[in-house]
Amino acid sequence: MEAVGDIAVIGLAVMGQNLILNMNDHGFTVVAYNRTVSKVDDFLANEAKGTRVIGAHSLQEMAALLKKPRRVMLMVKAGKPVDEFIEQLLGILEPGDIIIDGGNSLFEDTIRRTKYVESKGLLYIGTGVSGGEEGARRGPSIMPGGSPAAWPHVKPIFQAIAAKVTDPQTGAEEPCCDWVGEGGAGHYVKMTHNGIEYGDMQLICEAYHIMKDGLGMTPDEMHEVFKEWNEGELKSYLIEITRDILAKKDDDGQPLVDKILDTAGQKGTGKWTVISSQELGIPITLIAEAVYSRCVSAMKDQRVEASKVFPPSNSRFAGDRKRWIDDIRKALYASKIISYAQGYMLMRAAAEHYGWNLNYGGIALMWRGGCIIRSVFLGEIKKAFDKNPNLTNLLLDPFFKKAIKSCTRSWRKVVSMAVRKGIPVPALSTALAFFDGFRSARLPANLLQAQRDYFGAHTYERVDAPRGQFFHTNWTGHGGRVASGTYTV
Ligand code: 2AM
Repeated sequence: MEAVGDIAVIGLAVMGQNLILNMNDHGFTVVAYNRTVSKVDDFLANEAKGTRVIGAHSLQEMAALLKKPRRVMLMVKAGKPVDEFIEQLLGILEPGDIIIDGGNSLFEDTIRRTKYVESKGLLYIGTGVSGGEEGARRGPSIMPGGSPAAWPHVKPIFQAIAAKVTDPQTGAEEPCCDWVGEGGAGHYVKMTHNGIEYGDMQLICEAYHIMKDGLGMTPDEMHEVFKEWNEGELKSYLIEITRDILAKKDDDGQPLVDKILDTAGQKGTGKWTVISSQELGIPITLIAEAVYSRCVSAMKDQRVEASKVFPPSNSRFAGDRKRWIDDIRKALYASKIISYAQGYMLMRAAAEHYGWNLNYGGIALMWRGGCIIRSVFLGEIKKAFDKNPNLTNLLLDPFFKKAIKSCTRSWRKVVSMAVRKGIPVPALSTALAFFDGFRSARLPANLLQAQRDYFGAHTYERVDAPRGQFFHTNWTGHGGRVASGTYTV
């Protein structure tokens, strides 16, 4: 058996199949394998007919067909199947070979697997692949992390099949794929991408809700608004599909969107992002609200009951509709900036905590095309990090500072009117609350510290003493003078 294969892909569900066909289009010889081996023959007889894809009927056969170092990419269900395949592959592959997990794995699993596979002398990559089935076929966004030594061997294949965008700085065509960082960095960045995706979608839904209930607009009218928005700074895949969704008619000619039940599902990556943010102590409030909004939407029966107890009052916004639409656009844009600033704060904290050297501008470029959150906006983020690679917060970049400033009036107007009219805007309003907190030199946490010291002797620092010096007050005049150092609230 001749070793002609450039890479093997295990897992012939749609994502795996499409990645293989994409690799084939770019001149690579791919070896295909699947646990249920009959699917290998099905694939070769149908989707892969006429291509140079080679089917393998066992892992041994697959390994024998690969050039060295062997590159084996898993496109199987996240969780146990990945560990099981790694275990089998370790018995077949050789030191220096590379195992790649292209599924939606939790980054903590990827951290563990990278260490484990490296301890056996092999290399490991855990990579985010975003863009759905179509992206996998035509050009996904690919976010690889793991063993740095594996990257040069995988780079030509991944960058060839990835989506391409024009670098806003240089004008050159760049692939939406670059090395993200060590260990679980690739899957972490993919997870953050998904969290941001939750936030972007929720923001669009809130804008839609205000236009629908506050301005009384029809789907056709909103279609026109999103069409216009997609020609400006909000231009993005999600605005584009929203535009198209609003124009879509059901068989009876009525807007399909009105017939869709208002309960959202979720697969967990938004939740993971929020869990990680809690562990790292980073306020990604907008993504958290987006996750909770899906939870509220899922409580359909309870909401229907509650709507009878607390019936809605008049939710119409008074005033010029055109001006409101412009205000809503600005509120959406400002909130989106906050969400990305929070997402970047999270990645920065994770990089520090887990010891990854993240390439922040590169991440913006990877998200610029191929994936669900692709947008012109990410080009601005790339520019911001190109100008200042050490930028600590996106809000401090001159472009975003100016953008936020030009939106704040409209943002406050929209949020306060929505609150007055009883239209829920959790993402738009939490973004504003975060912004106001972030730009406050003094917050009421002085009182909070006093409360903690009062009931738990947790001590406090003083404005008139150096940082790091802790004080305790006997607030009630009785009880001990001992500060609590042993437990925290
Ligand atoms: P299958 O076709 O044999 O079910 C997406 O489900 C992909 O993950 C498929 O290729 C599927 O293989 C594979 N997969 C799911 N669970 C698996 C398991 N426990 N072990 C191996 N492969 C699995």
